[in-house]
Amino acid sequence: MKKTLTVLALGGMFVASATIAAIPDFAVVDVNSDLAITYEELLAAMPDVTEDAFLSADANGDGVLNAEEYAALGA
Ligand SMILES: [Ca+2]
Ligand SMILES: [Ca+2]
Repeated sequence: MKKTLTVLALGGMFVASATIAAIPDFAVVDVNSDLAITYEELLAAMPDVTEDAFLSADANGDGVLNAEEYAALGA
């Protein structure tokens, strides 16, 4: 019984990390193709992303994510 629960817990962790890693392509999220992703564009593609996660991914603090900063979201 205990072993079954452990296997289920490990399976759940795998699914959770796989979900975080599978972010949409930059070009898909960047709806207006200005090579910058705003928080609004990010929310449209990934409704679960918090503003805190967006701001911490914005490494240079210009309020938008470039391709490199966006990739860091899924790292
Ligand atoms: Ca954009
Ligand atoms: Ca930025």
